[in-house]
Amino acid sequence: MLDVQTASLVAADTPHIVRREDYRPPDWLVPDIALDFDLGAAKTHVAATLTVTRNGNHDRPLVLDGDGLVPLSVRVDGQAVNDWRMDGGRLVVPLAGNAATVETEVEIAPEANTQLMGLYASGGLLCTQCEAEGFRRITFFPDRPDVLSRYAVRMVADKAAYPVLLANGDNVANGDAEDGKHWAEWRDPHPKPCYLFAMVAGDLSVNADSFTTISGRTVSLGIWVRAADVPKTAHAMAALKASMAWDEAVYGREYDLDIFNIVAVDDFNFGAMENKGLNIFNSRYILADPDTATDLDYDGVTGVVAHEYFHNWSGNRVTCRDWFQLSLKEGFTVFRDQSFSADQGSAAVKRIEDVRGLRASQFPEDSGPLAHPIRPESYMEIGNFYTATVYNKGAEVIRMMHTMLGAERFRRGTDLYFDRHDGQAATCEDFVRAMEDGGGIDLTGFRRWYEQAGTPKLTTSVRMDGETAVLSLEQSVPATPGQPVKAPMPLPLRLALFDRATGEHRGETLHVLEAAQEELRFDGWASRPVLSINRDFSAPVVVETDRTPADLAFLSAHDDDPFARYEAMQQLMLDTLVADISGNPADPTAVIDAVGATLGDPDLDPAFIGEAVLLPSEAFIGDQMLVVDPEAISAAREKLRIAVAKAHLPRWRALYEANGARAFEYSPQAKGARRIRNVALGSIAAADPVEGAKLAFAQFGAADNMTDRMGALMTLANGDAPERVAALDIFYNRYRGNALVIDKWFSTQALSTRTDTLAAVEELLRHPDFAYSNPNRFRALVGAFSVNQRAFHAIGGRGYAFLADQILALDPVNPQTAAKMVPPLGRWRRFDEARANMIRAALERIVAQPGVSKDVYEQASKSLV
Ligand code: B3K
Ligand code: ZN
Repeated sequence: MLDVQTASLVAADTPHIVRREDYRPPDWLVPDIALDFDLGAAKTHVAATLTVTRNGNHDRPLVLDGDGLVPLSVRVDGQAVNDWRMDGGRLVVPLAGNAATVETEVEIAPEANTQLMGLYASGGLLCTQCEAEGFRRITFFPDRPDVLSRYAVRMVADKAAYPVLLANGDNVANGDAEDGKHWAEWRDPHPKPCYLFAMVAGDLSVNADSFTTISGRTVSLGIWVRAADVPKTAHAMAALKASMAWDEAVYGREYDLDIFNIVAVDDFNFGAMENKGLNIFNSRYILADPDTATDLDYDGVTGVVAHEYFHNWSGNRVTCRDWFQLSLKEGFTVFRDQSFSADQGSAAVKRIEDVRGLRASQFPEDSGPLAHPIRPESYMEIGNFYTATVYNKGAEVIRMMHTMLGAERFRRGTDLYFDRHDGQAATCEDFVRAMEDGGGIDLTGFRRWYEQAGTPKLTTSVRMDGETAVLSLEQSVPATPGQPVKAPMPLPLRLALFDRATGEHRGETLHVLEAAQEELRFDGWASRPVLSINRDFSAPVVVETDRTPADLAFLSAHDDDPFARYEAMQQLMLDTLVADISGNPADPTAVIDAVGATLGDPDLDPAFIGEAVLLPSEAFIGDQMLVVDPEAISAAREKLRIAVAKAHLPRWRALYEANGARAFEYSPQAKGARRIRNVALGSIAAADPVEGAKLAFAQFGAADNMTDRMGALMTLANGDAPERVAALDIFYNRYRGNALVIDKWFSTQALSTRTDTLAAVEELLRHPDFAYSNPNRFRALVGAFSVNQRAFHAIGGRGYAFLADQILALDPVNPQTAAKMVPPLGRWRRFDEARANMIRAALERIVAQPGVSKDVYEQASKSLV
């Protein structure tokens, strides 16, 4: 068993490419499946009974996917058969009639499953992860999302080791068995694809609650964790109940089972999983209390709990026909969770954070060798397509439809979509058509957003023609791998023209730019207005305008669209930085004044101020340049940061004091105060490192919450002050044994701007708390380092060799997580020749590694092109 599963990691010489155009309906359907598990960490016995029916008129045999499975027995209609054969990992069973009952038995070894796909052990628990293709590691089955079945599950396990037995749906029977074992039976009445199957066995305690749905049904809610962690589940429970109410109010979607359970596990390949009625979460998106979680962590819990809950309709009731349609459920569900979070707090700050995330992860993907449309055309390994493009650009595409239709017509579209496709495996095209039919809009051209990769670039200029302001708009979509020539994309642009004299605009308009070029005329302007465009980031594009520093400063003080106001400030900062980096001495006065005006504006939300006054990240500055020069970027950014910090030092000190030590409270006001306080701390440290370190160390010691403690630790970790080492030690000793907090200790050091960061990271690899078996820990150390532009791209190229070594070390253990680490190496074209050569050498070494997984092979080989 072990050997076979290890063998499955080895990439075939020419990995098979799956293409969207090759989709064919399944040959056999499986309306019902009964699963019988005799559970053990070392050995689990799985007996499956599939009711199969021939789909269409053909004589092909039943082909069941399997990965590392050996059939112990195969029976058809109750009789043992021996005319089955194996085809690679698949089990092929010839069947004479149009329907049959097919039984198989296999044995699997959960504790040897380091890939964390299928059934595996995590901290004494047994749990499952099946999306995308993990079910085939549990039992033989047509592992594709368009085969929907009703599940009956029986679990038997040792009662002492596994007192709690959970699966999808309703718990219909329980009992004790011989030898200290017990059993449970679960039945899920809703037909589902196998990627939504889930099961958990372990010693868990529950935070139990309930929710009454809009039609008056009571749903039992349970969040299952280790006993000691129950007090840390209150925030997740509140988020779950708020999500259930929100989906009823905003989308008219009610929950459809009597039970909704969530289980938190420590070893998990990503954030969480929306299994029907039994969500399984990475514990970092469930556990939160003031002592261990930052405000950002709390927000992460809210967003992921909501996201997985919303999948119950957008993903589970209506699922995907094939994995090319992944954005159908993911883009839509991200849009839904973003809208929910926006409704819970500051919508403006949420939008800024979401756009910043898009620019940090999706824009680089879209402009690099791994660029793909939100509906990809082909893949070697589907695990590599759970990307920022499919998720976050996918969400922007849904948002654009929402913008063009307005909330009411959008809702008519989603109502029609859910009515038409409930219980089906649908396509992106089905969604677009429901929007057209329900919302009353023609989306013919808009479909290009599903077909074309690459971030469109919009260039704008404003000129006067007498008393008419003429706005010229021009768009181009860059070439991406396999798509050399692009058609223009419909861009919904929210825009307004500001009157410099009054500081106001004359109303916002929504203009959908369909063509490559267009001119819009606005009459009645005596002088040239100031353009506010792509307000609220209405289209996911790069915008280049002819706005002057004075225009940007004006907007950063007057724009009534918070996103546009933030954007004007960012652009002003970027222009100043890019000029400096390109060798044109830049005057920081405009930036200093704009920051001063923002800090002093009493009408602004503190959380917004905390976002708006931050300089763009080094990586984002790099994205604006033809050739990224990491040293010049960090030097210019540091210079501007210090200049802004020094110019407003008294104000930073005043803000620091004014927003200081109050007892912890989780409210938007208190979060805003903590944000400002920690931004002020960073600025004080930039202006005066000695004073900053003193303040930080005091804050570190006195903090009654993790946001303030981490804010202080990060400030110290970036500097040279003697307090740095002491703080890191105190932090480690205080939280030793708390995996989620120790992850922060690792990542803070890996993200440090100090010059010795790589050496520190190499040292941390040898720390007893580092382990390749835990994806959170690997991401905290190696993942964090790989996005630290200054350290990763430091002269000499040691960072590249280090990352390649780490990817190759993780690959045999967990190929899916290893493959996620490849993209930073795909950016080689953006760097100077010396760096590009070293990065390519790292990629070539990965590709040439004997036995490399197809996950890593796909990412690395495509990155070389
Ligand atoms: N649907 C899962 C992601 C599964 C990732 C598999 N590689 C979580 C989510 O998007 O909600
Ligand atoms: Zn999702």
